Amino acid sequence: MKSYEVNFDGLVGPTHNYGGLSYGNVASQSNSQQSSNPKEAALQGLAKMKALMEMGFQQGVLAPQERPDVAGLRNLGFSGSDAQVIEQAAKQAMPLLVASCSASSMWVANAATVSPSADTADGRVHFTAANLNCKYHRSIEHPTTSRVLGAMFADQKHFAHHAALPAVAQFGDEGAANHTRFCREYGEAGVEFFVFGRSAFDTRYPAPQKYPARQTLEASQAVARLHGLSDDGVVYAQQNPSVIDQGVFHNDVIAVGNGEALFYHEDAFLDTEQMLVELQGKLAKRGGNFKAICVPRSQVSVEDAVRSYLFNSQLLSRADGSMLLIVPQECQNNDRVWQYLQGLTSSGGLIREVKVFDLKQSMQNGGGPACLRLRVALNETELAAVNPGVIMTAPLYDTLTQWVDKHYRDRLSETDLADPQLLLECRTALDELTQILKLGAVYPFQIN
Ligand code: SUG
Repeated sequence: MKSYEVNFDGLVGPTHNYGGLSYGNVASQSNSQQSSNPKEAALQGLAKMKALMEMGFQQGVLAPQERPDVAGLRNLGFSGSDAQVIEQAAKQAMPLLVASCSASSMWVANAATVSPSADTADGRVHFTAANLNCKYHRSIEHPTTSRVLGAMFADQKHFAHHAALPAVAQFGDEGAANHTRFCREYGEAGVEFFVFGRSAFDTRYPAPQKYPARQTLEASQAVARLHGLSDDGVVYAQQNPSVIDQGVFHNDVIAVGNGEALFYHEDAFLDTEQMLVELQGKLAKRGGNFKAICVPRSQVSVEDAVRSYLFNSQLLSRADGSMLLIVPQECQNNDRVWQYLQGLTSSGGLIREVKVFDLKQSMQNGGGPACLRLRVALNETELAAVNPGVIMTAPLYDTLTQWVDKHYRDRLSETDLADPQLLLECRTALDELTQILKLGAVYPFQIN
């Protein structure tokens, strides 16, 4: 049966702003307080979705969330009407209001970890929503994420959904940003590769000194158990703590995999040799031929990798078996990275083509092409069981760009977040969006 990797991209929400909320994420910290352009952000994301669809890839869309999160602010003690809750929060605790307004759900690589049916014990596609409990503004995403994923992948015959792991740091889980899958064909059993930043219970693993390690080994192991993965189809590896301290807050900032290939920086992992041997051996048992493409630090430093987001690219399979890399424009702006990419594509290796996208609005918060998409490998039957409303088509692209033009502001600064009108605009837009994407009621304002 035919199988596909479907990229579901996060649609940027109407409150996209630069809150400086992510300690350890260099871009988020350095662009704090700048004014943002939510309309441009959403259109940049949609342009990437359209381009991939036109290149012949299966493309889907994942809806944004209701912000400001008034219900969350009520849980923190603010009361009265929605407008009063926002007003009080703005007066008494502006950082909480800013966190409650983040459009961070756009980075759907963090929405969930997904295991395709060929890997799981019960033959269904498994999803575990990520608890994202390292940061408050991200920890509030998973209840709505679960409802949206449930509405997109509703057929229980094919899809199994797990709630987020316990909301404590010991089970810190950031979803697919720390998970890659290797396989010969998307529909065949593969090897799932879980990368963690620290262990919560085992002191033998080193931890970063400066910035938080968001993903724990124990969280990754729990996800693998929930999904019914077999030991011979799983590899765990530790991210190098020193790169976390240099701003690599997710593994997808320093490595990307697809098919049989892993494209990674020389300093990305601890015990790299042992890890490569295990990946090679386990993939060989699945009939695959593992290919490691290492970028040496002598050509691209970790700092350049973090600045350019070279590894936060999408590695895609082309019909002739070669691969294409979708990179952010910041790669072209960095001479060393661009030179490296020229050499890579002209060397006759696996990666033959690079395509550049302007995603600056998201990039300034530390979200590149790979952060903006959740990969779901599906066979033909499973693809047919996905809610068709969320599959990108030319008419859907047109409808969504018109929807963005109608509802989004083109400038948002911190003071605008205190405007209760913004909540109304967001709800009006999302109410219409649930109809466009045929999601049903998934937002707190629709179900409470
Ligand atoms: O969690 N930025 C996100 C970026 C997530 C990128 N995702 C992947 N690498 N997969 C984060 O740090 C910044 C929001 C702000 O500062 O306003 C933010 O949440």
